[in-house]
Amino acid sequence: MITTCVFRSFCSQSITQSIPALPATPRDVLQPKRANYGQPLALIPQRNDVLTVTPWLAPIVWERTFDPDMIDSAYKSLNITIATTVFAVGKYTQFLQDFLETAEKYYMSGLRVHYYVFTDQPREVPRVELAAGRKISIIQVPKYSRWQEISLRRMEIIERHINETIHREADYIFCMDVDMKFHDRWGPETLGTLVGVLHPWFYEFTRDKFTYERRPESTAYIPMEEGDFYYMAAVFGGRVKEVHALTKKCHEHLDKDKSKNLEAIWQEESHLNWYFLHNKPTKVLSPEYLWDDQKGGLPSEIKRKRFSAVIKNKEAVRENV
Ligand code: 4GW
Ligand code: MN
Repeated sequence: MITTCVFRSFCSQSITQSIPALPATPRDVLQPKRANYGQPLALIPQRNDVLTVTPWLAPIVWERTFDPDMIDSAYKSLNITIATTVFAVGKYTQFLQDFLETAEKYYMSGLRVHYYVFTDQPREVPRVELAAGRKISIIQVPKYSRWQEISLRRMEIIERHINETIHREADYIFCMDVDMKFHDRWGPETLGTLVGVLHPWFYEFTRDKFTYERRPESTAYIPMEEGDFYYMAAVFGGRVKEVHALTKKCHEHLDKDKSKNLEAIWQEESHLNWYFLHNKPTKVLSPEYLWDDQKGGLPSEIKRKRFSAVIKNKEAVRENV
């Protein structure tokens, strides 16, 4: 009896001494503050029409796979900042007003958001009223003569800007296209270490139909028999450090291809898909989070359209096609 007691007290002492203090925030799985939520039932799937977890055990976020109130209450007290980058070069400044106004209505409500608007015309950035705890920085970038250059350079510019400021100013980051509008809740259920979004035009297809880069000479090459999903480059995100690694690698690959006079079939989207194949996202967002208004009515598996590409008159917005 006495021996056991001695052993126990010795044991617990050495354990408390050897475990370093864990960081309080942020964690991938949070402690909900509420106790009175609906019970998760082990025999009743939240969804039986879609895949809700990847083979590497990353959640795929669809309506009904999470409890929004629980998620909100868990994140409220964490004091995190979410950087959000958006490029508006040339005529694309016309999309900023709707993007920002609808983001203020639906995107990360109640949380701290820092928008970074990269533009060649700072004076064209509209003044949108921001909720408490939210701010906007405008960063001047050059207007490249080839349009492909604008989207190709995004990786490089985001990489540099994370290095220079964002790493000090935010915990998470989302990088988004500007020709988009929010229509419904986009909350902290989307936060994770590394986050990709399923492309609304490809989620029903098998991998041989994905428009990955298929030339082995390119750094973005993916063979026909490989690939998990086709991710859309209009949104990617995660912890700032992870997204820095992503943009750095994609920038490196873009440069390597360029030195061989190669440009991947879908520019940075091809490189993003290569990156996510080799560095699996820890969370995948369903096409609810990246819809396309050109697809028309919503199929039954899309219960909510949260964020969507607007139909744009390409001749009117694109100057140097
Ligand atoms: C062809 O002439 C162009 S111009 C194709 C893209 C252009 C472009 C893109 C631009 O002139 N200015 C600009 O700021 N962008 C940024 O790149 C903007 O943030 C836009 O959302 C993102 C990707 O281009 P996109 O939305 O036109 O690409 P898709 O149609 O594939 O979503
Ligand atoms: Mn777009």
